[in-house]
Amino acid sequence: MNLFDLSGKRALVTGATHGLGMAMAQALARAGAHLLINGHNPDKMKRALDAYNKNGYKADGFLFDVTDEKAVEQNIATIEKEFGPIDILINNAGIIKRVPLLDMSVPDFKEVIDIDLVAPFTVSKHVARYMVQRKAGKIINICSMMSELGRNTVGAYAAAKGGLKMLTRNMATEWAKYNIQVNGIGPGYFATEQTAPIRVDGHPFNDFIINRTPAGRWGNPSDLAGTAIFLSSAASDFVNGQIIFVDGGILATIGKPANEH
Ligand code: GCO
Repeated sequence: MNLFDLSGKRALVTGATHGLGMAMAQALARAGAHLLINGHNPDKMKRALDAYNKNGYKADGFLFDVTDEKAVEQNIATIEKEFGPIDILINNAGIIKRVPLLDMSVPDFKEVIDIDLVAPFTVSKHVARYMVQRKAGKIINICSMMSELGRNTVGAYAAAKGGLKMLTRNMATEWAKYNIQVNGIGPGYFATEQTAPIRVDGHPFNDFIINRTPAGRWGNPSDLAGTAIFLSSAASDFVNGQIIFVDGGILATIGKPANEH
């Protein structure tokens, strides 16, 4: 038996039209899963589905806003009825606003919390209802370095991602008895669209991250593949409420002076 085989499983991945969501969805598809891709931009969705299909992955798209509970509920009901049970949910959709707290408006702060923290609750709640009946399911919440660390300008994001870590533990606490494993992945610093503004050549943050990461580089989205498959598969059936940090070692160390190699 292959513990990591996902053949015949259906995986709903939010925000999977690009970035880390897309990389994790592709990994699950390579392990055999049928992808249910959520996004909110029709053009991005079209391009994403073309890319998934070109690679031979089985993927269907669902355009809905993860912060709209009615839309979430309806889309999940449609998927369950017309496509089959959702075996795996990855709560990946998220945004960041880099604004110092003193300058941040309350509506901006709330928007980040709504998308990065409230939406994973909303989507999980509606998917878990079906998983509870089946006594089987995998939920993965995409956390962050900012679930553990602070950084100038990302206060709202850090508050949401710190909250998501605790929401993960609480979901695990309430749902483990239904054979639903809820865990998190905490990506370190990855080369994606979201980090593009702080990765540009000559940006001090670029050197800072490379120096701060024991592995000495930014993560490639494909670095998440193994952990995403592990937490989606039978290999993790007694793993509950863990956040696995895939960070090249950042959280293991205090870092080192800029000129030390
Ligand atoms: C930043 C980054 C981070 C991340 C990431 C780290 O500005 O510090 O964008 O917040 O994107 O989640 O794990």
